[in-house]
Amino acid sequence: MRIAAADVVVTSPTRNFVTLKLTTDDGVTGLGDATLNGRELAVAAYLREHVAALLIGRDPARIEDTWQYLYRGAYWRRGPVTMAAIAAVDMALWDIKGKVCGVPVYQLLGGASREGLLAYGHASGTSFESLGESINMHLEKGYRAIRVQSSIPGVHAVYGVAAQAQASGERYDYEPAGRGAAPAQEDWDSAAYLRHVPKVFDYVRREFGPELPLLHDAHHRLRPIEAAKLGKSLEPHNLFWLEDCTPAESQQALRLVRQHTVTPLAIGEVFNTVWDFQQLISEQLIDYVRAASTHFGGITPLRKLMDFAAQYQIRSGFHGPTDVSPVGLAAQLHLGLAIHNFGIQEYMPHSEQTDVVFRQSMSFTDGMLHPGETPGLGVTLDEEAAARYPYQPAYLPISRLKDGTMHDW
Ligand code: EZ4
Ligand code: CO
Repeated sequence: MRIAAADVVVTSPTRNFVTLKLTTDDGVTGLGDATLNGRELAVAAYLREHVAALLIGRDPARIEDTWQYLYRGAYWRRGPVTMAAIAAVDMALWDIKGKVCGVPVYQLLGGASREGLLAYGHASGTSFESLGESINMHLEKGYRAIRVQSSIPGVHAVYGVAAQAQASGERYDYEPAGRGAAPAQEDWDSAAYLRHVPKVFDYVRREFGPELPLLHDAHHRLRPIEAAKLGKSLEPHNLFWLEDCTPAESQQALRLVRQHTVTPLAIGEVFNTVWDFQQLISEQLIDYVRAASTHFGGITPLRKLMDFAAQYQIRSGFHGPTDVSPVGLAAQLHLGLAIHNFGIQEYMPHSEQTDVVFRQSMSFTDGMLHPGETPGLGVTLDEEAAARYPYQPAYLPISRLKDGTMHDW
């Protein structure tokens, strides 16, 4: 069996997705997610101009060798564009192997280690009251773990807070990337944030009790000493995790945070390779790995990362926003079901339009995700529906301090 065609499909059913479709000479197809939010066409071009032709005629069964061929063969290593492109090829090859063998991909990865994957949903509010409503809505839908984000008095627009009409709707598809020719601007004030967040969790624990697993995302906004302070101030509220408390490109920065707080830490949604995690894992500076299969080179390297993390009792918390397509989500559901050190899976339901373009075998029941039993990844792409939604420029916002200084986003 040989790879006969490699096609890149760009579609925008409420948001942009880049999908690689491989077809074998026997007519078996495999899908891979190559979506890089706000830089989608760079990955589409990488695949179309530099990868597609190299795949034609290759044996689709050789997943590891193809991964190494694209990673080592390019000479230029790492980086989000390269690794998203390689991820798409890797996922599509696992999809093909599953279909050829007649089994869901998780069976190829060692079989199920659990019955389903604990998922967390995104609650947010512009006031305590609306936050409470949003949490209640999620509990009614069955979520058993909740990420809590809140507006900050004095800060005009804040990461992770959905407009109320969306937050209370059946599907809110909160999407920080706004459509348009340039990024929207948000503002930021770390001091105001550090004063307010403990009050938010005071309120949530008072209303919802001590048992509900709660998560929070600081979205790379804090300096290490501020992150340490936040972790310490949230200790009475017993968070499941504090996410991206400080940018971690400088991995040793986490030593300072870790010395001051026992609030569990999750990091890495913007990371691409094991090298970004090497110190974080080997020094046990984090508790959860946030990598996404789509931005980490696919299932093959993410599985190796999780085996490395397992030696340090570090668990998975794979990134699952709506900019990870249903194909990328499926890839990490299969992996999460199979690995021993699964922790939790982020889950934001895709929009109805997205669910028409991508048909999924996965299920969400009583707060638990399952990839389903369809051979391969369990996702099909309706190319006619995809063609009805052409690419539209969209950018993640930028963030500035009151004096105009650019801040981390
Ligand atoms: O900002 O997916 O935890 N989730 C997040 C996301 C990211 C977007 C970036 O594309 O931080 O909302
Ligand atoms: Co995040």
